[in-house]
Parts: sequence; structure tokens; C-alpha cells
Amino acid sequence: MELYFAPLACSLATRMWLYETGAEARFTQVDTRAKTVGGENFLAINPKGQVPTIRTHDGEILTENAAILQYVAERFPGAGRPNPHRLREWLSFIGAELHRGVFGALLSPEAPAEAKAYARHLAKARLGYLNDHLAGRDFLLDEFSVADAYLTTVLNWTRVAGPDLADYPNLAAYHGRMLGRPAVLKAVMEEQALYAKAA
Ligand SMILES: N[C@@H](CCC(=O)N[C@@H](CS)C(=O)NCC(=O)O)C(=O)O
Repeated sequence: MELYFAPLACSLATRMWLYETGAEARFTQVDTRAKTVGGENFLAINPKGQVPTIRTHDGEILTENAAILQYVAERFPGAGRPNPHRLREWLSFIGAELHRGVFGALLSPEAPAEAKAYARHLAKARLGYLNDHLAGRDFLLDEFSVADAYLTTVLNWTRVAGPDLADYPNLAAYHGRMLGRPAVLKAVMEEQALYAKAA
């Protein structure tokens, strides 16, 4: 399969899982601002112009984090067998409530100050909920899953956009633990280098 990605964007979650499971994949960098890939029109591949996008083993184009992360989790299972309903529940929460609902505005150069203030207000309840859930737990589910890869990717953005994870001690400890996983660290380090090169 092929992963279309942008450095340190949400597509990083899929890379983390591919490294975690040792899956073979091709990684193709997209310029999400210019909507190009290798100088060609990325919109011809994904009309939404967003990453992650994958070309599956059947040659089909698949989009949306929740769908892609479930695809790679099924195709390349990890050590655990997460309850599929709970996995979908977490992927929906992270995607809708946290990724788009909070960081969509916090990271956007176009979002007005009011939108960012409202996102910071929403973040309190959502990060608070995660902080409570992670009390005494190592992972969102029983073992490391694609939901942890997605949440780790989103929490990385707090370093540039806030809020300060120090206000959420269980979440801060979780984020540190996840970044200590060799596959996660390798994915982050590689994309940090690509990000710096593209800047
Ligand atoms: N609903 C999409 C959102 C994906 C998304 O927000 N991707 C961002 C990077 S993190 C992107 O491609 N932004 C460029 C754009 O929206 O034009 C999903 O869950 O996959």
C-alpha cells in the first residue's frame, strides 16, 4: 500500500502503526497547501486534498483517518485484539471532537481569534475527559492500538498550539510513554526531519 502524507500531520498516525507492525508500505509526501504530489495535482488522487490518503492493496484510494486506521489495523494487526466498537468510539472521538473540533481551529492560520478561544474552551472538557480515562491506564484500550497512534499524533500539536499538557498530568505522562515506543519515536523523528526540510 501507499501512504500519502504530510510531515507531522495527522497521517503520522498511520505511519506509526505501519512501523509498529513492521508492515511494508510506500510513503509519498504531499504538499497540502499547493495540493500537489511530486509536482502533479493531488486533487486528482483525493479531491478533498487532504492527508492521510492511502492506495490500498487493491489499488483503491481510501481517505479519512478513521477508515484508514481501521484498514491498517485489520490488514496489519498488532499484539492486541481491541474491541472493534470501542476502537471506533475512540477514533470518532479523537477525529471529531479533538482533531477537527479543537486543533482544526488552533492550528489554522485562517481561524479568527474567537474561533481559537472557543476551541481552547472546548479543549478543557475534552482533554479533561481523556485525563480521567487515562488514570491508571497505559493505553486508551487494553493494548496499544491505532487509537493511541492517532491520539499521540494529535497531542504532539499541543507543543505548537497549546494547551499545556502539564495541566493534564495523566495525559502528559501517557504522551511521554507513547513517544517512548520505538516505532512511534522513529515515525516522529523521521517526519520531524522532513518537516524541517520542507520549512
Ligand atoms: N476528516 C479528515 C481530516 C484530515 C485532515 O484534517 N488532514 C489535514 C492534515 S492533519 C489536511 O490534509 N489539511 C489540508 C487541508 O485540509 O486542506 C480525516 O479525518 O482524515
